[in-house]
Amino acid sequence: MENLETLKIQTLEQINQAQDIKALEAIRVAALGKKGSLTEQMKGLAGLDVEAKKQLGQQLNLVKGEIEQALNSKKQALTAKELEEKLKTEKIDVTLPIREENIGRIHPVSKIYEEVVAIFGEMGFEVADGPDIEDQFHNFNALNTPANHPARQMQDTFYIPNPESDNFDDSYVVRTQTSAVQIRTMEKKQPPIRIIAPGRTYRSDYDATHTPMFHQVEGLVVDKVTTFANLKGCLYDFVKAFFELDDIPVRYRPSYFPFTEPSAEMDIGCKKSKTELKIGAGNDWLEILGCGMVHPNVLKACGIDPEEYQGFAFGMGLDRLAMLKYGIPDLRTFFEADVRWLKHYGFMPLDESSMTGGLSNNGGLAR
Ligand code: 2NL
Repeated sequence: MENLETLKIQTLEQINQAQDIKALEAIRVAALGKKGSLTEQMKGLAGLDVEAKKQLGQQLNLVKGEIEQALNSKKQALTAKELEEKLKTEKIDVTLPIREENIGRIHPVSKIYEEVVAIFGEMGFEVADGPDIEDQFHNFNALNTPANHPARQMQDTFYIPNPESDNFDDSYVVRTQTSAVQIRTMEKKQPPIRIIAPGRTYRSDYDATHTPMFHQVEGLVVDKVTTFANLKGCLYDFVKAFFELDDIPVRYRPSYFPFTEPSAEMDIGCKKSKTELKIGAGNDWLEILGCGMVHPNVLKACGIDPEEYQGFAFGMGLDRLAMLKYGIPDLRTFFEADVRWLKHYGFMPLDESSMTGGLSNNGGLAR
């Protein structure tokens, strides 16, 4: 009896003193585990007579109940304490600004790409893409550019031999413009079509304003009634959004592309001086893009009836737009992967371009 009372007092005291869940568990095992002190006493009941068994049994059960209750409430208290300590030490301040220096920069061409996609996206254009390596049908023939056309000349185009054919007409090319993407779209789908095709393009050329790999965006709209006026309105809205101006003088000069008829080049008004180029005012003109009404032969080559549908198309160089917008003088530096250059001309990754949230985030231009 005394034994039991002492055991109870000792155990409750131990529980009271326990510093953590692990210590508490050890106390529980020592008292109530398979070989625990209380369990051993309960085993001893078997050898007693009925009356003694009843009496001691009741007492043991009472003690067991008390110990269990003490264990439970101590466990709750310790769990709460441990959580509180964890919360104190694991504090994260979600309002803390990121460490800007270590997150790299967005390349100016990527930035322009994002901006152009945001603007045309807002106008309802979908983004389409396709392979960099094309067959000559999609890169040339379907674009009303037959064999022997000057645009196909060896000096401009990178040809890739076809391992399955010795015939030069079967050789592949790395695409000279992204038009093949539009050709593939028209082959798959009847109008209405409203897509832009941004991506890498390749031509054999190398100086301050030409690199053998460069970037283009082309756009294509085909529908039952698509006019040159629609083309002008669309491109006017584009340049205003792109240069973030309410109004820009524009003019169209007649031009020639095999895949459009009529064809034009679009200029925007600007002021050029020795040190500066100011866009949106002045007596000078700057060529921005080429455009025109899709040639009926192109529609035919894609299985679209030119008697029923017309389309307009345009194309522009993303690298050239980046040079203009950000005043970068030499295109070759775009592809030298010099981190000092990127730090100077690059953009903060978190300043996303959108029509509602600000297009170019000039505040985000890395200093
Ligand atoms: C430029 C001019 C242009 C196109 C690209 C095009 C595509 C199809 C049909 C008709 Cl599928 N046209 N593309 C049209 C006019 C001009 O690009 O100066 N690019 C840098």
